[in-house]
Amino acid sequence: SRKVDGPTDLPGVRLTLFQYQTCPFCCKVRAFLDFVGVPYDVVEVDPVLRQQIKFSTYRKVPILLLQEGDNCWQLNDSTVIISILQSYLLNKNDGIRKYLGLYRPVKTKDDSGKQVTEVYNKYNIMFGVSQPDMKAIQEEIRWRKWADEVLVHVLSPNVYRTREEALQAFNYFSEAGDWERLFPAWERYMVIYVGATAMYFVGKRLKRKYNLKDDVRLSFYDECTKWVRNLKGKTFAGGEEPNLADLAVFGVLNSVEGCSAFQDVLQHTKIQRWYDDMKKVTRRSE
Ligand code: GSH
Repeated sequence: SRKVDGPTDLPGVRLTLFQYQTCPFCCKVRAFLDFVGVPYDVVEVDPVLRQQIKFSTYRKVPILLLQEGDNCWQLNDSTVIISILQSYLLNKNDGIRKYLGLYRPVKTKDDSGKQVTEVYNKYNIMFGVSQPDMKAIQEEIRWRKWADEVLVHVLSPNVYRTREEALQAFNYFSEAGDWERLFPAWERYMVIYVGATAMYFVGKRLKRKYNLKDDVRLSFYDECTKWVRNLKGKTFAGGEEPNLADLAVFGVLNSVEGCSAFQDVLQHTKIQRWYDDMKKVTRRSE
């Protein structure tokens, strides 16, 4: 595991993030942790064998383990992780336990009848005694949802648009995730070549599923332009400081930074100024 240091103290609490370095949901969580400045450990999960998350019945990443004394809690889902930590940071004196109990997973069935677990209030932040601006809160929730439900879905069809791009994307993921150091060569090549081919086809399916434009880049540009408009000339959607929507959108985009799709977005939209500013405020000295 790798340690990330930070100036913000979480008294008695230790955080361990199980992740894929270039998964958009994991990037969201890291953007948040880096911005608030808490220290955390990172465990890179092997994308094929996934031994590192054997302990968990929840099979996705990110997973955050939160240790306090002899107790250990497992938080699943990027949005749940961020909302719990943010609520706690706003009301540190209450202790973290109170907030863990306020985001309860509920078992239900999804549209296809499959059993799923959902935290229904996962976008809500507990503000405690502070008097937040309701309009701003609604906007923040709206754009956090948009990052999870709209923006992420333009990524795959774009970064795996052609076979070459798919291969280039996987080579970038391998480099960014430090796979050369972490995983055996046979596995790395298998993930890169099998993954790139599989994701090329997945990208085509998702393009239909989410009704993207025939030229998928145009859908990517459209969404990014919606975000830039939402800034309304401010430094961040949150104003002088980024809010959770800024951090979510940045995390999602940051996950594909090394892909040609993202370079195209920088050229064809006005998102760069905001993106560079987000990069500065989420940077950590490692
Ligand atoms: N709603 C979840 C969140 O926000 O954390 C989605 C997480 C998710 O779908 N993660 C993907 C995953 O772990 C990686 S990008 N998929 C299962 C797998 O890779 O086996």
